[in-house]
Amino acid sequence: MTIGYARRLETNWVTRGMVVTVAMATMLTWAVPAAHAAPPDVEARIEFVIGSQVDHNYKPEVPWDAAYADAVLRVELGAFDDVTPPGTWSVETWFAGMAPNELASGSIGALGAEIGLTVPIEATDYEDDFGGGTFAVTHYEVEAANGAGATTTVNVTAPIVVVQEDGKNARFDALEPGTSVTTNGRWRMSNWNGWLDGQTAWTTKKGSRMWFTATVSEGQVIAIVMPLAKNRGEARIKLDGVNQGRVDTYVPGKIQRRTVVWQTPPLSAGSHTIEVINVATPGHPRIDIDAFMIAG
Ligand SMILES: [Ca+2]
Repeated sequence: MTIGYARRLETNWVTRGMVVTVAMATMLTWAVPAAHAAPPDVEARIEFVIGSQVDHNYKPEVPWDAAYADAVLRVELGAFDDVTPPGTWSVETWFAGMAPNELASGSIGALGAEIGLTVPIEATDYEDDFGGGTFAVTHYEVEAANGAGATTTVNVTAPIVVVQEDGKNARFDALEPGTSVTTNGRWRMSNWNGWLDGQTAWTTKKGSRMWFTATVSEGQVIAIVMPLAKNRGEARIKLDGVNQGRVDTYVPGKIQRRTVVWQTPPLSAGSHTIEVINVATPGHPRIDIDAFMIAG
């Protein structure tokens, strides 16, 4: 920049206004080392925490509460490269019509480090169904700054969609648009207020399977919610026809209801299908499917 300035002066190309512009640019270059002038490269996404339990407050006489549940998610921050100490980060929950709430924040001391951070978040799965009212979380805002003051802000869409084992959104007691649940084999329904929306689909038959298909946006994840118990067994999981291994819903001792047992990696935009196949573990062949959740 300085070289250009000098050359232009020699050749008398420069008007007064152009000189001012060049001088300002040169001053900025001196104040901030070029290697750290760029804002942090931030990737942020939401995913569920495997093993966490979806909370709910089921009261059959109050349909509103029956549809109200909490799930634990996390925002994962990554790629804090080119950080000039002290770098900082924060995650805020943004509500419709309310002041944002800071969930977590911190600092990054390493120069040039690439850091992954996990921020625990408790989110309410049906918030997007409250009509955009004051309880609706619209998005999470992730902000990171390097020591040179360059800031990057990333917004992550908040609402979770919970689709029951019968394909319905409990809030509306209607099929969830853009999704479908199909089965083969022998499945039955269990009705109990410990389940999400008071019901699971269960089977003990080997090879019985359930497919959940959903159309998602880029980067969204889909999770499976099942109860864990000492009389439950293993299931095989496929994603778009590709084997993903097994989940084991056996736990000794007390039943652990409404557990996030598995989730997809961040998906590409479009339609994706999860397949749950009963292994029929000897001695405890039963599996229950309580719900599927979409987030991100
Ligand atoms: Ca359910």
